[in-house]
Amino acid sequence: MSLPAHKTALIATSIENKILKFGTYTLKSGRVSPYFFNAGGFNTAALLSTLANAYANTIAESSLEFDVVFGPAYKGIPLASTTATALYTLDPVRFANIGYAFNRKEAKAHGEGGTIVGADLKGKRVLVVDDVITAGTAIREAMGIITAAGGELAGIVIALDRQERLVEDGDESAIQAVRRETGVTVVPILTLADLIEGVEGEARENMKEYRARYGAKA
Ligand code: OMP
Repeated sequence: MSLPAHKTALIATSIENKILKFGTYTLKSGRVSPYFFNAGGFNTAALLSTLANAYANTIAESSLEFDVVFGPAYKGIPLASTTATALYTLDPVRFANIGYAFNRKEAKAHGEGGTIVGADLKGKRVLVVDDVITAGTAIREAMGIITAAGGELAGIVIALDRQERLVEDGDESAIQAVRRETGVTVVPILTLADLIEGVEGEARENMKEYRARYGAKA
């Protein structure tokens, strides 16, 4: 089984630009990983455009139906805005009226007030775009923000699903738990399995070892 060309290209671009790095990294969860994916590294016009197109193509090919693209602060803000733009470029008819929004980390008491900037989420089907899901802490926070604003979670698209076991003695990943608990569709652009298939040499062996230690059951 070989990876589709767009995945191979995205992995190559990520390695070339040190967005996907190999070494020793302590994650938010405390686990020590032989790889790290830093979506903030898509930091030039060309790289950001590549990433936005990857989100837009993944969304367009999915069966996700939504009214607003939402990016959780801070890293999700450029993701939501550039993905909305890329969706429009991809299909101006289908995506013309899609809104985009993000949250403030601190509520603003003056001016327009509130914590949501951009499209109103009330009564809307909201698609979250985020970077990486490991233990699911960040995504659960985003889900709470959407619910509090009166929105309905329509789906989640992320750049990378690390496919890690949520707890030491369990089989389930964070994404599997979110799917089970909420029924929501979660679509990753890349998974750990894709990285293992698309990377060669020692880095690949280290990721396989890490998966054997922390990987969720498929
Ligand atoms: P959870 O909140 O545990 O799901 O971790 C997701 C967050 O971890 C991301 O939003 C990042 O801030 C960070 N992260 C990465 O960006 N890349 C990785 O490869 C791994 C992590 C991580 O710390 O788990």
